[in-house]
Amino acid sequence: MSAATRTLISNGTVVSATGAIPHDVLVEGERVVALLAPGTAEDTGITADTVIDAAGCYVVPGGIDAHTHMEMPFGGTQASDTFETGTRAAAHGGTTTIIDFAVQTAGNDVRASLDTWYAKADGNCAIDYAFHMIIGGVDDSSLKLMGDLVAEGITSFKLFMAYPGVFYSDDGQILRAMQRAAELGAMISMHAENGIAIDVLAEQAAARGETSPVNHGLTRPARLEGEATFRAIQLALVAGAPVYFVHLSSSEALEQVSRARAEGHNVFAETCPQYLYLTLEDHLDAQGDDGFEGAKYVCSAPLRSKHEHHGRDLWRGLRTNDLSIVATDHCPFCFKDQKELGREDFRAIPNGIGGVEHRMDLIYQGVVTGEISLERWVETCSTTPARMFGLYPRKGVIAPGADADVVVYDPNALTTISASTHHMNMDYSAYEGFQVSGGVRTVMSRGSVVVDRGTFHGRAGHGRFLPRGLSTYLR
Ligand code: DUC
Ligand code: ZN
Ligand code: ZN
Repeated sequence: MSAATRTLISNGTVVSATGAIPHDVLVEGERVVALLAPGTAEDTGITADTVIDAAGCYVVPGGIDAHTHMEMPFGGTQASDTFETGTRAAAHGGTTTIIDFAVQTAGNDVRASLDTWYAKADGNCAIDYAFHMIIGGVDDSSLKLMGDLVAEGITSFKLFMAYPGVFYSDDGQILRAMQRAAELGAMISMHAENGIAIDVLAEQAAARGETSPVNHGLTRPARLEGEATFRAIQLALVAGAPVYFVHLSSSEALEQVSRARAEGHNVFAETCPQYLYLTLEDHLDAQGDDGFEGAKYVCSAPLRSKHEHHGRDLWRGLRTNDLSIVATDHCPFCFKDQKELGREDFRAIPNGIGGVEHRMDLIYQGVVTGEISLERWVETCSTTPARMFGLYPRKGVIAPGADADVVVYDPNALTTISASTHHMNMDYSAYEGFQVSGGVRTVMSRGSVVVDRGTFHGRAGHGRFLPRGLSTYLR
C-alpha cells in the first residue's frame, strides 16, 4: 500500500475562531495531521511531497455554507445552478462544504423526496455536501420519518411560516414538528415571515396595479418577520426544541432573537450577505433600462430599507453572536427567462439570489472595515456552521484529525465581482462591480487542491455526502 500524499502549507497564519497564529499545516491524505511551529518541519525530519507557500496569507478552515438550493424547483422554474456548477463556484470562493435543502411538499413522501436529492447530488459535487430536510407537509407520516432521517445524518428540518399552499405550516403543524424535533434532539430551521398576511398585502398591491419588483419588498414588511420570529420562538419554547432562523433580514426579527438569547434559550439565527450589502431602495427598486432591474434582487425575506438601519443592526448581531452564522441562501435564477417570468406581476418573480461564490469575500470585507474580527469571520463562516449542524470537528477547524479543507486567503488581493468572471450559472451578479479587498488563492478539499489562483483543479464527484450528527452548539 502506498503512503498517503503529504502536503505542507508553510509560512501562513492559521486563523481559527479563537486566534490567529503563525503555523505550518501538515496534511496527509485527506486529513490535517499536525500544526507545526513555522519552519520546523525539516528539523523534525518531516518531508512533504508538495509545499504550498502561504507567506503573507491567512490559512483558514474551508467555508461552510449552511444554506443553499442547487437545482431546486421553485417559483415555476428551477434554481439555475446544478450541484455540479454550484459546488464548483462555491470552491472558487473558498467554500468547501454546503448544506443544501432536500424538499418534501405536502402529499409527497419524505423518503422518496430525500432520495431524489441524493440522486441529484451523487457524483456531481466538487466539494462535500450535506442536507437539511424541508418538511412542506407536516403530518403523521412525515413526523414519523423525521426519526429515520436523523439516524441517517439529516438532523435539521426546515419549516415555513410563509408560502401558504406551497411550503406553509400552520402553528399546530409547527408545534408538532418542534415536539418531534425535541424528542429526537434535532434542529428546527424556520423561515419566519407571516405568509398569510403577506399574501393579503401582495394581492391588494396587485389589484391596485402595483406590480413592479419593489412591491415584493413593500408587501413583506419587517414587522411581519418580527411577528413570525416571536411566534416561532414561543412555539419552540413550549415544545422544548431549539430553533434556528434562516435568512434573518431585519432589526425587528433580530430583536426577538436577541431577547430570547438573553433569556438563555436555544434560539439561533443566520443572516446572509444580501441583507448586509443590498437595500430595497438601491437594488430592489432599481429601474435599469426597462424598469425591471429590481427583479434581480427579489428574494425572501426581502431586502430592507436603507433608512431603517437593518444592515447596521445585523453587523452588530454578528459581533454579539445573536447572529451566529452567515450563509448565502444561494438560490440563483437567471434574469433572462427566469426572473422575467414576473415582468407583469412581481408575485411571479422567482424568489432568490445567488451568492455561494462570494460569501467568504463579502464577509471578509467586514474584517477590512472593522465590523468584525478576523476570528469572527472564520467563526461565522466556518466553525459555527460546523458546530451548529453536527459536522464539528471533522469540518470547521484546522486541527489534527480534521478533514483537510483549507483555504489560503491573500489579504492583499483585490478583485471585482462580476457576472463576466464568476462561476455560478447566472447571467447577472447581484454584486456586480463590488470591489473586494482580499481573495482566495488556494482551496483544498479533503487534502486535494481544487482551486489554485483562479483555476479549477477539482472534479465532479470528488465531493461526498456528509451524514451529520446532532448539533453541538446547544446550551
Ligand atoms: N426561502 C429560502 O430559504 N430560500 C429561497 C426562498 C425562500 O423563501
Ligand atoms: Zn426561506
Ligand atoms: Zn433558502
